Amino acid sequence: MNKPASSRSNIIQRILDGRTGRLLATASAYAPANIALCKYWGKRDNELNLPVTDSLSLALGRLGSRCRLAVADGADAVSLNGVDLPPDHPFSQRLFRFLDAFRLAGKPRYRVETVNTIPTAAGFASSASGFASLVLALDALHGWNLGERHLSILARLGSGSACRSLWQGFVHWHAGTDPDGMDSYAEPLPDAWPELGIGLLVLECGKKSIGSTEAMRRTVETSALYAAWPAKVAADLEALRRAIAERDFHTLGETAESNALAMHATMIAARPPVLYWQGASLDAMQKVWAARRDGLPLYFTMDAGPNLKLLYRETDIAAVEALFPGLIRARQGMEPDPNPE
Ligand code: 2P0
Repeated sequence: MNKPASSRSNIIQRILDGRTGRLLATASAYAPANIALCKYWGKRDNELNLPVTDSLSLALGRLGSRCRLAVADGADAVSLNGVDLPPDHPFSQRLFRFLDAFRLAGKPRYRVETVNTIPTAAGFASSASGFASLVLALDALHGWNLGERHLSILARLGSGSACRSLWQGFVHWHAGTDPDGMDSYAEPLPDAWPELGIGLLVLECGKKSIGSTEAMRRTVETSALYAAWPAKVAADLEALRRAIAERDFHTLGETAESNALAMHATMIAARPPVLYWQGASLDAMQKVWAARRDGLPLYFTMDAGPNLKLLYRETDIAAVEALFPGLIRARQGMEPDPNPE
């Protein structure tokens, strides 16, 4: 299924369509992190990050990434959270490869300064907000003035879930069918639901045992349960879209929790198995289910790591925080840029 290595840069050059714009000295942009309520798990194209199914996410407001981009004289350079990274650092290498695909004749070179307001060390994905903010900053620096659909496609080429990080609120990523992925982009939903709370529960801070890119590949190639995943996604997406439109919290929570557990089931059935859960993850799941039996409407979702994300009504926040002290609350909604220049 994989294409030649040039194909990511071919898509980028097709989108840029010879634009020259006017190059500024610096530009900066913010993008929120996002948590999928219906997950992206499995690619039909590994080079272009084309997914097997649609997915649907909720943005995390002020938890995300700010990217400041400047034209550099010498080589590309990267700093993360105020610390300069060596060029051979995996994060630098991944960024340089992405930037290479944007430039013709090796120019220009960039200094990329990324600051995450989402706790990277706690294992929360920052690649989505990182690549989304980088694409927005590139667009601003070069004055390309690209539309949202193209920006979403470019962010996807950096990291799949980044295509959902260009907006606040609910976002739907359409898987598309085009082999070049020109119909695989995300769009925001018009619905706002400020009473819906989402919070991050830090249980383990260690590095992931296996990255999600590799875990997805292994699941698609070896898990017998993966065959059931597309139908599960189709049903969950429909339920979530309806729950969002009707502000039906129970259906939203139940569907998101079930979708996350089904995703983990596909990877647990891979060979060798992929199991992100730790003892503390199971304890937290049991605690959520016990709270629900006691009448508190509380649900969880989980991604490619041991931590849980809790879904609740903002009116129940006192009870939720009493059970889970240290919860990192994301105030979702159309929030202003947290760090305007
Ligand atoms: C998601 N995850 O929908 C799913 C659920 C993790 C679990 O998107 O290989 O960093 O860069 O496209 O986007 C994490 O995978 O993977 C992810 P790549 P990405 O949020």
